Amino acid sequence: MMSEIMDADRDGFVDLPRELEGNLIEIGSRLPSWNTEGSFLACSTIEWYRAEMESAPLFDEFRDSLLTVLNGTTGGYAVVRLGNIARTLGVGEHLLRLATAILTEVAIPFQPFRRWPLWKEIGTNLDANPGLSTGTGYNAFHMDLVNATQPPDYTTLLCVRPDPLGAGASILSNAREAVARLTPSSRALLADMAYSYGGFFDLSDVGEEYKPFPVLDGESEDSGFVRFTAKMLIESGLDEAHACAARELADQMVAGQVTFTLQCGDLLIVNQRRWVHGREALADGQHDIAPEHRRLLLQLFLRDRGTAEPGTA
Ligand SMILES: O=C(O)CCC(=O)C(=O)O
Ligand SMILES: [Fe+2]
Repeated sequence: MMSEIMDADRDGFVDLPRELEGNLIEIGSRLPSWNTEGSFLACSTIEWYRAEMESAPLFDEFRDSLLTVLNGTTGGYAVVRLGNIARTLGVGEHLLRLATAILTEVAIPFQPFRRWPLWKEIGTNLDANPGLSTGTGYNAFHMDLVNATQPPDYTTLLCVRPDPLGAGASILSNAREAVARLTPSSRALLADMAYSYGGFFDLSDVGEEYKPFPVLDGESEDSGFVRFTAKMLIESGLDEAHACAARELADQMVAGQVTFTLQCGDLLIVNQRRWVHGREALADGQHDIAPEHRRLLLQLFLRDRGTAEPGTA
């Protein structure tokens, strides 16, 4: 049974055995709606969801595989394929509850953006800056909430609808390996407090604004981050030496890139301490697609258990 789940895992994809899919469909259809406490999923919801998931005989083994894929030596991202389940449960509340219950086994779901719900829509906005979240262009390698002192430990994306024109692939790269390929002098520059990116507004439980920040904090992949976003390269204020080191890192991330297109029901989970993520451009011709048929993802963030108490920085 181990092999049935694990074999495909070298590439981060986690297929569920049919029997487990059947159990999760039943569980998903009866999970109650969740509650939150501050910006975190409520303890009572976590307990309820975990007890329900435990009732599926194959769930323990699935969870262990998932945690290995996310935290093992070269691991750092996973795609849990919930497409078959989504075909039965639909892509509404029941699937979201089930996805939340699965993620609760990885870490604690939370809502750093106060003004958005727990699952934040990332739709396709033809008027947005193309390189940003809801835009239609290339979204370069980054970690989410890069300019917070405590970024979310994991970022997750549930695909409701891929780009109907077939583009918008996800891109991922092992940030630790990209750093290891740099010269010592570039690494030294990246360890300087020389970088900054973006605004910091109306956020909860991600610490303080970090400005300027070092890309490399000298900490291990269990405690630190490779605090990087290629988007900061186009912001002004970076001197040439530091910009050059950051461009080298961006190039190495591209050199190590993994690319795949999320399908309906695919749940991508990225360990932000190890891997960076982004998105290729959507196809041209979005104007010809009705807004309700354009690409739609839902995003949820996770906070590790056993780091600081929720709410303390
Ligand atoms: O559109 C995507 O696939 C990724 C979006 C993203 O990374 C973000 O909004 O932070
Ligand atoms: Fe992102």
